[in-house]
Amino acid sequence: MTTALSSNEARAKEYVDGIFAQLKEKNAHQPEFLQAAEEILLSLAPLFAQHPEYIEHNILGRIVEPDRIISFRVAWQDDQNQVQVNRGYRVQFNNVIGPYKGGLRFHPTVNESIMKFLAFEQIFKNALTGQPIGGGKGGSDFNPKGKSDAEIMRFCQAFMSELYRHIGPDVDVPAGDIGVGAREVGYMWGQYKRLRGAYEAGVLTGKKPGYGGSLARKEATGYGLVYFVEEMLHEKNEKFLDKTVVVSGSGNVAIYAIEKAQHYGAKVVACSDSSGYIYDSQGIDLALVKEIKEEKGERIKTYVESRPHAEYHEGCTNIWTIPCDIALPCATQNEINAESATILVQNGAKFVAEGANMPSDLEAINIFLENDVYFGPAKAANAGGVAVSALEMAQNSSRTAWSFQEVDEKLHQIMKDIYKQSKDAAEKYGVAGNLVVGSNIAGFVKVADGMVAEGVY
Ligand code: NDP
Ligand code: 2IT
Repeated sequence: MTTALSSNEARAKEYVDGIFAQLKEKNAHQPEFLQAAEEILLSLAPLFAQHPEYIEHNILGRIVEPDRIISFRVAWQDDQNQVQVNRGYRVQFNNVIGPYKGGLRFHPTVNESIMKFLAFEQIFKNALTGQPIGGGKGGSDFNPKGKSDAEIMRFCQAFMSELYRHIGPDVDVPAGDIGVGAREVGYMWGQYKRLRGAYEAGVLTGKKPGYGGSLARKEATGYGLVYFVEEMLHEKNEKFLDKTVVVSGSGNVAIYAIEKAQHYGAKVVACSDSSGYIYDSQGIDLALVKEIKEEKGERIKTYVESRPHAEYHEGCTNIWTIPCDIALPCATQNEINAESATILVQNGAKFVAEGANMPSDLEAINIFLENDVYFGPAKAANAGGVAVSALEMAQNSSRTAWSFQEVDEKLHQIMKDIYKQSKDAAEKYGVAGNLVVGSNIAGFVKVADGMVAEGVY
């Protein structure tokens, strides 16, 4: 028995190592994609040891290759009538469980590696939600900072002039991500509708409520993150009440994570943007942060003008030197490295959960796991946003609109289910408490079973 299991384990390891070696060779110039793939692939060896049928079907060899990658020119005119050119992307990675689904990111750092890492993660995240959505992601290297509203509109229209032919409510359903919120989704939706000549509301999610958007979509990722952490705390007989929390970022995810954590009685003492961070020992004034970020579109450093006792520090990495019980990275990928993780551990942090996608690098994750920090990985912890996007699609299909409370209750239940699936899978495969392995396996199994059923293609 022991020998048979060991030979299965050896075969599983050899299979995973072989696929990862090929992936590295083919994608040597895509570090973010390789990083996301490595985390997932290494988690799967215990699954393949118990289920060699996934090896027979070469599921891993197939799933790491996107269905297709679309890359296109986006030409638009700025306010000085100069013609500007950006690159647009849509990575349609896997549609076994439902139409491709995932956000659009507008940020100057966007490239094919970042698009692929996000789309790959999205496959398993979306599977975890239990909703019928496949995995995709898109965006552009367009920089929205400093652009006028008219420039944003013209860019969004130009972007959709090509993207529209690749998407549809039953094909591929984009939404927001960094640099893309309800305003941008509105401009893209208008252009899609004009080009198609039909009111296909379910083609984009994150629309404003009133013309097809779901109530609670804006809040969903941040609230969902806090609901997930609530389950993690519960596991350790803890509560949010009076815990000190550090949240990075001050965008959509960060703001609503702060709101819900404060609602549960936590003291959130810091948040940031890409220029620096603020520390408010009395607790963040969220109304002020919303005014600065959502209404005025200003930098977070202006916070200290209204709250002079608070501190502003240039640069974002040192936010992780602030002592806290719970750390919620909600800005961007690789914002926590080994050094920051070590400091968090030394300062006594006991819970880390990822609102952003891949904010902790692989070394940082290992430091958390080895030091008894309970760690909630992105694809489980931040799945609330896309889950409510799927609820928006359901409302659009049935031409109805649910109340805020209805959507919020469904979101809460979905986050509890994701936590349970991740925890149970970790236990089943011999790594109790490791939600990285648990969420990767739980998400992968759903997609893999669908791929087996659909046959080879
Ligand atoms: P926003 O554009 O609303 O906010 C992004 C925030 O992160 C801003 O405060 C921004 O600062 C900061 N930020 C962006 N890039 C960097 C950087 N390179 N270094 C430091 N800070 C940076 O985006 P979201 O809040 O929507 O997204 C945040 C994260 O959450 C991303 O990783 C995204 O993929 C993930 N996510 C988003 C979901 C959603 O529903 N929106 C769902 C699940 C995950 P600045 O203003 O200076 O650029
Ligand atoms: O990373 C993510 O899950 C998102 N940006 C949300 C995607 C969506 O389709 O709502």
